[in-house]
Amino acid sequence: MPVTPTAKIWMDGHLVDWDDARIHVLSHTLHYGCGVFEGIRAYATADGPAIFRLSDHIGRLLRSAKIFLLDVPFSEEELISATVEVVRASGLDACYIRPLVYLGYGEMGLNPLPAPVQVSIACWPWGAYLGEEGTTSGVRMKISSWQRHDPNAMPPAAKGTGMYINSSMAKVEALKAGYDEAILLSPQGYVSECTGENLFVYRRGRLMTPPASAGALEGITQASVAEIAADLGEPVVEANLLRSDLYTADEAFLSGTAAEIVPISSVDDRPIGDGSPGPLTRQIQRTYLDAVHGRLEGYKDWLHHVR
Ligand code: PPE
Repeated sequence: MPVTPTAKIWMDGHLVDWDDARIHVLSHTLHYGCGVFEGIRAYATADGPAIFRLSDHIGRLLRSAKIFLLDVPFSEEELISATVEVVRASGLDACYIRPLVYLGYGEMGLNPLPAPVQVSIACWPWGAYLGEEGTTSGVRMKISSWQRHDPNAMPPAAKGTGMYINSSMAKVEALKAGYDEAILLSPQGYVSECTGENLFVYRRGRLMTPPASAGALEGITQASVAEIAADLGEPVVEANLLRSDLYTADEAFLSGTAAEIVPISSVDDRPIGDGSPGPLTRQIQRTYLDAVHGRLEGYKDWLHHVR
């Protein structure tokens, strides 16, 4: 998906012009993939742009960094105000925000510890991640031949840059086979998540999502869905799911910052329900979109206003 430039990118404490946000080709992370990142969205609200669950995202960024022993030279508060600064400088009402912690220039070799830890935060306008059609009618999913990371090969709780090769391989496989998105299974054969989204299944009256122990990222949208669903009287249960639970689900949807809430219309060509988004999926999707746009009083503490 093409990126539209905005005014400024925050780099190591300063706002620089978009075209000047450059790094050296011998930057450590470019070679070995040891970096961590976040994806955050800001939404237009009646009180101006608001960043959704900003401190939760910065908290996860710092936890990801801790897992890889990356010593981030900025505090949580500094990263929160830097993110607000970038969004404000963009002049946009709504955007996608990408904080990145990476290892810069000066050291090569597999030991990352001596390399300088650097931080950038960029934002740009980003539309429906899986397409408008997918958001309204649902997406066609394929179970990938690629497995999710074994937790002792790559830590699924970390949002690590290099870890996304796994997601990209699954994504390409699904697209080339004519599907919209992939579902990955854990090495134990349980449903884990999608390439950049968590997954929910509604089956025989239970709304379920795979646990972190099945290799899923602890999604912030997933946690938001859990709160919304509980408020709607459908508490979410964390459960190990088999691929047959997907094939026989009454409803299924995926959740993520970029994707938001997207109904699943089929898995490996088995229609979910009658193949169109189910009532619970629609209700959760509508409530989520109302919440992020500040239209629901009960969820306003999720919003960090920019002005
Ligand atoms: N699992 C994975 C593997 C993942 O990358 C994401 C976010 C999620 C689950 C959902 O997490 P959360 O955003 O906290 O609800 N994926 C980001 C990457 C998108 C990209 O293409 O880059 C995102 O949605 O921002």
